[in-house]
Amino acid sequence: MSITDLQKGMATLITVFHKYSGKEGDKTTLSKGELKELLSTELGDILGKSSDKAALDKIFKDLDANADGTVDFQEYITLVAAVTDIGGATVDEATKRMMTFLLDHALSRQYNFLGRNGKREFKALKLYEVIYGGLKKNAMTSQITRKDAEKAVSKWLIGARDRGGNRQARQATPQQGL
Ligand SMILES: [Ca+2]
Repeated sequence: MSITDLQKGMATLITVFHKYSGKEGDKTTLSKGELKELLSTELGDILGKSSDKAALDKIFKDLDANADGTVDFQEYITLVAAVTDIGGATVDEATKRMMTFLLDHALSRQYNFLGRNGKREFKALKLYEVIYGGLKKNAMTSQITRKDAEKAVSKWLIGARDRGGNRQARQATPQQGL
């Protein structure tokens, strides 16, 4: 696999972490407020609706592995590593596994790849770089180009409207009529 792609992905994640960790208190860790801002600004409310207090509390608790009330860089990277280490034997399968892990049903329907037809743009999210990095890291799919990744992610997002709400349980307040 290309070391450059992995380095680029890591550099992006490090930059994002420090951009928010430096806002208040300890500059090397994320407070709950900083995490909320990072999620909603950089990841487009991915990992659950970060405006929802219960959802945010759960994400924060999951990330704060040593339960000291802050999320340090190691804890933050563990999440990214878990997502990009999720496996899958084909590009479509690997994409599906990562996307299903990251986005609930209602959220995935709000996006398409280029943000056309009044939807939000997935390509612009830092999360897309995480998905692409995961595909390059996976030995079964490491040969793919950026174009292949775009195709697989687009396809998954288009299919979102036909899938049932298999992630409904994660939502604190189900959204109707989407
Ligand atoms: Ca911690």
